[in-house]
Amino acid sequence: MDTHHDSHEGGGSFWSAANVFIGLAFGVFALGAGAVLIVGGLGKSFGSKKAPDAAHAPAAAAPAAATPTATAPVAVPSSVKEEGGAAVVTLKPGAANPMSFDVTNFTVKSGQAVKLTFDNDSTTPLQHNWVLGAAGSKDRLIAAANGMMAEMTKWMARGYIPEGPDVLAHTKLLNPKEKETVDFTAPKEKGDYPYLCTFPGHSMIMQGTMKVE
Ligand SMILES: [Cu+2]
Repeated sequence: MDTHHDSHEGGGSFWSAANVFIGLAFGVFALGAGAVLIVGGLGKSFGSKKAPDAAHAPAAAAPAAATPTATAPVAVPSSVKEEGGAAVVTLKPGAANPMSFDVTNFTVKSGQAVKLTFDNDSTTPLQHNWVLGAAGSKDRLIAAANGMMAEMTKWMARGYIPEGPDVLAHTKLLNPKEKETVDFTAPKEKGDYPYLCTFPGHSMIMQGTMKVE
């Protein structure tokens, strides 16, 4: 598959550190709020080393700033449209949950040219990327992303992009307010292709499906 990247500059370490901290804050909040999905996912990735048990982390301890409250519409809505035979897709972090994609599924044609922009336009200081996986690879990519937790410095330099043939296309790691457009050709084979943010700890929630038909 032909993939073009506009830029390969690495992300700043400040944002990585901030992102990890915020990720942990979200985890604490999730424990307090009893969000079963997040607790299950983070429990696996953080283990008992970092996740305080519920008795020592009351919900009141969660920082209010990390709690998404607004559902205000983004200035330019994300969209999927056709231009000159190509699928032109714009994604942003979700307005209600900044650790999600606002568009969680879209459809392209077999072999179609795709121009996808991921615009990390969020008020929350989180780094994100966008990784398109092979059909059926979602669980492997989630495991790979969470496994990077043990070697954050090594993987930060690689934009937290997993290695191997499961990755079909991807953006670089985007700091807040950064965006990148990637051009790629949709797979010939029809099916459901997962996309994820593979920043460690994000992919259990921050995911979607590109349907090829
Ligand atoms: Cu992310």
